[in-house]
Amino acid sequence: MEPRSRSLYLRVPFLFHSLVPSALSVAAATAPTLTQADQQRFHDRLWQTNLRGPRWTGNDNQNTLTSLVSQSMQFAGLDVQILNYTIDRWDPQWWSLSLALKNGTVVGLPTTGYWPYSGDSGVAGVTAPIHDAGTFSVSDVTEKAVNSSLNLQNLPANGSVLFFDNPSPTHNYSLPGYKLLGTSRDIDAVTEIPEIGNLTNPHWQSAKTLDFTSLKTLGVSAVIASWVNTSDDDAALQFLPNDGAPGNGSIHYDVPSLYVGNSTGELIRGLVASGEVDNATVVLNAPSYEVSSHTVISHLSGTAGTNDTIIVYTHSDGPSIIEENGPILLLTMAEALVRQRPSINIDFVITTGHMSGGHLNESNWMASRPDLLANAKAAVVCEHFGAIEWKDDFSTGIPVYQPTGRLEPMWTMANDSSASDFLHELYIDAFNGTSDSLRMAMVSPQVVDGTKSTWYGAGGSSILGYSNIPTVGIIPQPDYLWASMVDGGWSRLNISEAIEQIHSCTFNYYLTIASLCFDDRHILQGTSSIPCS
Ligand SMILES: *[C@@H]1O[C@H](CO)[C@@H](O)[C@H](O)[C@H]1NC(C)=O
Ligand SMILES: *[C@@H]1O[C@H](CO)[C@@H](O)[C@H](O)[C@H]1NC(C)=O
Ligand SMILES: *[C@@H]1O[C@H](CO)[C@@H](O)[C@H](O)[C@H]1NC(C)=O
Ligand SMILES: *[C@@H]1O[C@H](CO)[C@@H](O)[C@H](O)[C@H]1NC(C)=O
Ligand SMILES: *[C@@H]1O[C@H](CO)[C@@H](O)[C@H](O)[C@H]1NC(C)=O
Ligand SMILES: *[C@@H]1O[C@H](CO)[C@@H](O)[C@H](O)[C@H]1NC(C)=O
Ligand SMILES: *[C@@H]1O[C@H](CO)[C@@H](O)[C@H](O)[C@H]1NC(C)=O
Ligand SMILES: *[C@@H]1O[C@H](CO)[C@@H](O)[C@H](O)[C@H]1NC(C)=O
Ligand SMILES: *[C@@H]1O[C@H](CO)[C@@H](O)[C@H](O)[C@H]1NC(C)=O
Ligand SMILES: *[C@@H]1O[C@H](CO)[C@@H](O)[C@H](O)[C@H]1NC(C)=O
Ligand SMILES: *[C@@H]1O[C@H](CO)[C@@H](O)[C@H](O)[C@H]1NC(C)=O
Ligand SMILES: CC(=O)N[C@H]1CO[C@H](CO)[C@@H](O)[C@@H]1O
Repeated sequence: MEPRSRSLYLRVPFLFHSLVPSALSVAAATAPTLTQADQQRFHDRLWQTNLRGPRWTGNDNQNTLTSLVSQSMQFAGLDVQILNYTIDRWDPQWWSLSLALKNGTVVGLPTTGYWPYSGDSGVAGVTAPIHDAGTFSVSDVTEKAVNSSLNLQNLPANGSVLFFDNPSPTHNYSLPGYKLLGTSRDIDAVTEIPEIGNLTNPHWQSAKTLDFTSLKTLGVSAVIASWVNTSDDDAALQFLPNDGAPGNGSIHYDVPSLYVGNSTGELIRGLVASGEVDNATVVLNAPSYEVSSHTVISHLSGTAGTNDTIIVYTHSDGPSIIEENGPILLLTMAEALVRQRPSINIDFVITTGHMSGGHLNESNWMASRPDLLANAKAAVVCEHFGAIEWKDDFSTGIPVYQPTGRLEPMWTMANDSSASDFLHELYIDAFNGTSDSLRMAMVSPQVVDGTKSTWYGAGGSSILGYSNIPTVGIIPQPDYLWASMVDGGWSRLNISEAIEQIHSCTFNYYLTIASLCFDDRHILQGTSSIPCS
């Protein structure tokens, strides 16, 4: 779609009609647009980045991406700082599963992947009898996994491979834990974005943790977890849960663990129940070694010459060209904004550590650069643009993973405070005139029974989200977000959609904030939402 270049007319709260009778509409500077050359280069960079393989935290491909982006930010004229870290990287290389039956047959079984950070068996693997521990359960109330349902009684005395079902929680953004603040073009969320009531996603597996240390003391030497109610294709190579052993990553759990699909799980359960299995061999060759990884901070000076800033934030590590297209999005935005500088400054922050299992804190930049938060009048988190929706289709009774024919909803997390309300309204307005296919729902985590619901997104974004800086976290959450895919996710990427997203909710929104800060600062000071200097 051809980007719009038009003035933005703001909904000015009733209160201000009397204060600024002539300012019912605020003409923002015309938002920049990506030229054909920008769009071609955007495509080329995404394609070539994808070609180099996944960007796991601290691997060569992530370091290549952050290096190219930081060089290009500098070339575009931004001030660039690089924060350097070293971590121990866990590198899963080969994994496989076999059962030795009592009748002498060895059966090789397909896996869907590994449990990240669970251990390193070496190429020989770990062999022990299987104990069927039943299933994890999922609490209807908290939507979280509960491990007390696992049967850890009567484990084999000389060690075991633990087997269990691993159901995935779902999320319901229509429950009181979340408040719907608005949708793109005021579309009806219940009919147009039905996912809002039952957001299924393998990625909620991250809500599940297993105490490998206590399992080890019970003699458990390996784990086989079986997906439940998820197709093998959807389950394939999900890097979940993202929860490593405590510490900096130099010490890992010592319980190598694999996932199998539901049909393989059923086969294992049947063979164990009929007493046919002597033992299982779990191979997960996954050494660890020290690597470096970098966070890139780029500053674009606005024309007003003040310290007032918008933080635009993303992460640079991940398995697919959807999960971490943020660095290329931010670079593309920066290059267009250099040509048409806004009055306000923009700090582009591209962090590392998102996929590190908690071993590298992705909000470390906040401690290194407290001035960034101090100057911020607003924050925007940009991730996962251009995502095509794929879901398991249950219409035949068994899940079949396929495209739904729609784009993934653009879930936007926002903080809910009177100070933020006005900016959130401007964000929603920035979608006026967008394509029908672009389905945005802005939801705000609420406090229920004293507990604040989770702000999903890159870790640092939840800190921004719970701060008093008006923050929007744009985070579509497709099923394949944390999955390695043979094509790197290229077939799930809709580039023209990503371009429309850049034009609407980022450019329009930044420019409206800048315009309000400097061209019509009385309105903003009146709302006390972002008193710009
Ligand atoms: C967006 O649409 C809404 C509802 O139609 C309208 O109230 C608002 O003024 C529009 N905003 C912009 C910026 O065009
Ligand atoms: C950080 O790493 C970059 C890239 O490897 C390097 O150019 C730079 O000198 C390092 N900075 C510091 C302070 O070590
Ligand atoms: C991680 O911690 C261990 C133990 O404290 C230490 O020996 C190692 O140098 C640390 N590694 C990194 C990358 O900081
Ligand atoms: C061993 O048992 C498996 C599973 O029941 C069976 O498929 C296989 O044919 C048996 N092999 C022999 C040699 O009996
Ligand atoms: C456990 O190991 C001990 C020592 O290796 C052995 O004597 C015993 O038979 C084993 N028990 C079982 C149930 O395999
Ligand atoms: C999600 O919550 C809403 C509001 O309570 C409810 O109407 C809807 O049925 C729930 N969805 C599911 C799948 O339970
Ligand atoms: C089960 O969960 C509880 C609470 O989250 C935790 O303390 C315990 O260690 C877990 N047990 C296992 C075996 O993972
Ligand atoms: C399986 O998932 C589908 C779609 O998310 C859901 O409607 C159904 O209730 C689930 N079934 C079970 C047994 O969990
Ligand atoms: C396979 O899925 C079914 C239905 O979702 C579930 O009842 C069963 O426990 C699962 N089996 C395993 C081994 O996970
Ligand atoms: C596993 O079972 C096979 C088949 O019964 C047996 O030959 C082998 O010794 C067992 N390995 C271990 C480590 O128990
Ligand atoms: C702007 O930032 C600079 C450097 O951090 C600081 O010295 C100055 O006081 C700030 N100006 C205002 C108006 O806050
Ligand atoms: C019960 C319910 O809300 N079902 C909805 C779950 O989400 C899908 C879309 O992913 C809708 O089609 C269902 O109606």
